[in-house]
Amino acid sequence: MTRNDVAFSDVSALEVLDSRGNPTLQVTLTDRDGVRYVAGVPSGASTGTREAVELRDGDDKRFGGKGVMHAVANVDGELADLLRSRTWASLADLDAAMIELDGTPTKSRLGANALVGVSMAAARAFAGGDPLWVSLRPADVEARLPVPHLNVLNGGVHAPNDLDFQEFMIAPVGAPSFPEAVRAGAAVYAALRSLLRTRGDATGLGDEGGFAPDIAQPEDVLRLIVQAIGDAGYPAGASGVAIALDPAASEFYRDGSYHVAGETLSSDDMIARYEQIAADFPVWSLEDGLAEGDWDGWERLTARLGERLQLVGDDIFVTNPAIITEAIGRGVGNSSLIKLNQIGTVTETLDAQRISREAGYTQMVSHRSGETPDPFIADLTVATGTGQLKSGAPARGERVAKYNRLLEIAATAPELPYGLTSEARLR
Ligand code: 2PG
Ligand code: MG
Repeated sequence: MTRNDVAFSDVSALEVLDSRGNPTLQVTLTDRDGVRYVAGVPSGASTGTREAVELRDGDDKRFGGKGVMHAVANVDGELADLLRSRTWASLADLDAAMIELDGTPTKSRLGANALVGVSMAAARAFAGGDPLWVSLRPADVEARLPVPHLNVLNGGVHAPNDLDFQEFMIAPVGAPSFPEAVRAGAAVYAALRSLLRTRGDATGLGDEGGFAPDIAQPEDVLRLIVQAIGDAGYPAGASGVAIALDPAASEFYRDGSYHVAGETLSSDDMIARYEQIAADFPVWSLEDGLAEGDWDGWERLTARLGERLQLVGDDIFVTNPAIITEAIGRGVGNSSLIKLNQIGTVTETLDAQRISREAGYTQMVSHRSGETPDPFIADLTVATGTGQLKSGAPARGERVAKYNRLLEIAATAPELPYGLTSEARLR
């Protein structure tokens, strides 16, 4: 049963490596009964400028300045003192106290990487004997298994190739169950590998486990993926496997223009290009199609394509309840990407999700390009009924840890519905 009286006897962090070989934190909490709760902190590469601050040491002699020993010391010191100082009635109570102790709007003093690790581990402590997805579920939400959005081809800052668009995901929206969706995803991934080999393209992997061939034009990649879906024996589109894009446009936006495969494009050129892509390919979702600072462009994008596409805000929303509220007011996007470390506590993440839900915005829970084997987001997506999760390719341990945790949940809770929510119906 979810607990309402947790007391901690020990709080500590360790500097460990993430999936890219960069340092990150592993946080361990021990409660008064001697039970340990562990969490691994994810880390992004294509980050939004308004994300909560990830505290890095900046000491060039260690990990090129990326060490996290200060954040570790903050967990072992101030945060440990706080957590051990009293009994906690709820995770919201504990998260609020950490935010107050940090005292900055962006968690820059103690570090969002320190806070989020403690918050995630504490969420496990509050779950008591319940599965995390059961204890995290808000009372008014129906738990649901998500459509996995598997990133099968990587570009942008996640791969050293010529491709400017960052992520090409396959989404088995037509699968009858989560296990069947994973099977479809793995089959398409294997078919894509064969296709690339046959063409003589490189089949090395990017940061999120997708292939990273040197193909510059997004449309050429889309053609290959549609072929791979067919080769694997599935219909491309709503009845089988659809496609989702995350161009991560902030990364190729410079001097007021978008730079794609050697072309210089305006916001309206980009919108027209996406409109054509949506007409030519079974693309159902577009994340960060425009840059985080291009709010006017986003308004026009939403007005023009919001009925046709799910328009997901990542760099622009940064899981921030205040920014999402502003976006809803301005008619920007129709869906929120949800990343715990962008905002820095589980409680604020759940707030961002509630605000999105109440406005009719859909949600996709997301990994980061730098990950640990911690499958926390698998439980989070089920608990909050988002119906969508992205965790990279069906390859690489830190990516499949999330899909495998969902397979476990599907097996232990066969009554859970699978698939997109009614708000996210394919347009
Ligand atoms: C994104 C993420 C995860 P990063 O842009 O959506 O795929 O990448 O963690 O590098 O910000
Ligand atoms: Mg993104």
